[in-house]
Amino acid sequence: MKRYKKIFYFIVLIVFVLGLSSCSFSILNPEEDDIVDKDGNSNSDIGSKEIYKLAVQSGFTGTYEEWLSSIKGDSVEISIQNGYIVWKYSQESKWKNLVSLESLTGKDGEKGQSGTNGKDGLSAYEIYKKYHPSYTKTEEEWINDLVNGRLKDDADPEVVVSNELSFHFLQLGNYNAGDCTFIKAGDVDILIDAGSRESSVPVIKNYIDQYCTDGILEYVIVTHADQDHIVGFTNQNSSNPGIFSSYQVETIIDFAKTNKTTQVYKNYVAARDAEVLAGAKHYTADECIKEQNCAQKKDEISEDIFFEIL
Ligand SMILES: [Ca+2]
Repeated sequence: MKRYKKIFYFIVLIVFVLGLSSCSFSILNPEEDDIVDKDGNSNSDIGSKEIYKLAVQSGFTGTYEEWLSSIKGDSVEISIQNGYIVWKYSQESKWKNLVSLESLTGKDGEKGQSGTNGKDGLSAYEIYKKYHPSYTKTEEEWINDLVNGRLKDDADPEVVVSNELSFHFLQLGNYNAGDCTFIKAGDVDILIDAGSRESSVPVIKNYIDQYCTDGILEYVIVTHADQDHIVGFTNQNSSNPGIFSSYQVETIIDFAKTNKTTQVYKNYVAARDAEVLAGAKHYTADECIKEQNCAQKKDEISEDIFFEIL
């Protein structure tokens, strides 16, 4: 009796799981709209007979009617309480846990379709270059620098920032000495010197283009006539135009005096004069200090930001 009652509860449980959630019911009380088959059996009769068969398989000996009378009066109610399916005889008040809802898991579903392949990520070399835009060496050279401890942060500019004013001290992507400083003052772009090698030019442009987005350098300041300050301004060849050919420059202020006669210096003068012909103003530092030829010693760059030629 005990064993087939267990099976009975299990069948009730299946019915419950199929859709009769959050309710109490008794399968031994046929509903008024029960369906009756051609032999006169209602669906409740059919369900009870199936349970009877299971009871027989589980050891009950007796007829269907005997089995039915043996369980009459033992109608069972089930419900959900506190994460459990619970049951009790109708006459009882205390609910008993039958099974936890957590333990009711279905079969594994069918395997889903494979997703499309994601985009390839960047290599370590590519990531390094992304964050060190002035580094222009090949991947092989980068690995060599990496294993020999030469990477340091030598491709990083040192950046000093204060509100709308930032100073960027650029390394120029090669081992040759050369100066280059970029100042961003509000919307004003100022470039001071441009390095000693042709290869410095794309490095400078790649970096300052992050900040100089209008293609206009409001000021270019050239501190010396030596090679390590001026080569980047000149045009080396048509595929690598210098700074003066790459940007519209509004004002050029260069060194006060020089006795240079080198070809590098002559190239600089040619490039500078071409920029002046294109509309740039040009003053020497000496003219600014003496405020000659409309030059100014002190100029206002933006609100509260001034520069002064000393
Ligand atoms: Ca600008």
